[in-house]
Amino acid sequence: MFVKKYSKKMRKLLTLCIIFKPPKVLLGMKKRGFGAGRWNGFGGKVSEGEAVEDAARREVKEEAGIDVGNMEKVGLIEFEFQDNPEVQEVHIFKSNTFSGEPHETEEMKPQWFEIDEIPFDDMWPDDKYWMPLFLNSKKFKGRFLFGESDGILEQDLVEVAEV
Ligand code: UAN
Repeated sequence: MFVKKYSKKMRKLLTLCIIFKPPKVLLGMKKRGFGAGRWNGFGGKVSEGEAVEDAARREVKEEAGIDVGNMEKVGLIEFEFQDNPEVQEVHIFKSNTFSGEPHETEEMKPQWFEIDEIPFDDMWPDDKYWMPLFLNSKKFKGRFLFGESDGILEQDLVEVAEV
């Protein structure tokens, strides 16, 4: 008898928090691991049983050494990579308050950028698409499929009223 097997894609929950104090954005140069060598917001994996927002706060503390104040969830993007069954579900947060002074950690080297000097050429290639929405106080959902050499093969990005 032929039994069809349905495979459910593995999902990995991740956070990404960007501190935005107009006209400046705090990004960090990732020093190791996935995305090393790229400027990015701060974030990482949500642990088992951990609330997504708690994970976002924890990651900013670990990577930039600061305690985030207010936080707003502004985006949800699914990233897929060709030939990899895993879907990365990235929850994107915005904050404009924090305590402490951003400083280099083992994982990230933080730096403030003016909006018109955001280093898109040294960031994940999808960032240039959704970051303008982020900077313009929009909320968004999207999906990006990456191929070889991190080229974008498919993309979907929509503005939403609520994430
Ligand atoms: O901005 C991002 N783009 C990002 N931040 C965290 N992760 C894992 C990210 N991935 C992408 N593109 C794949």
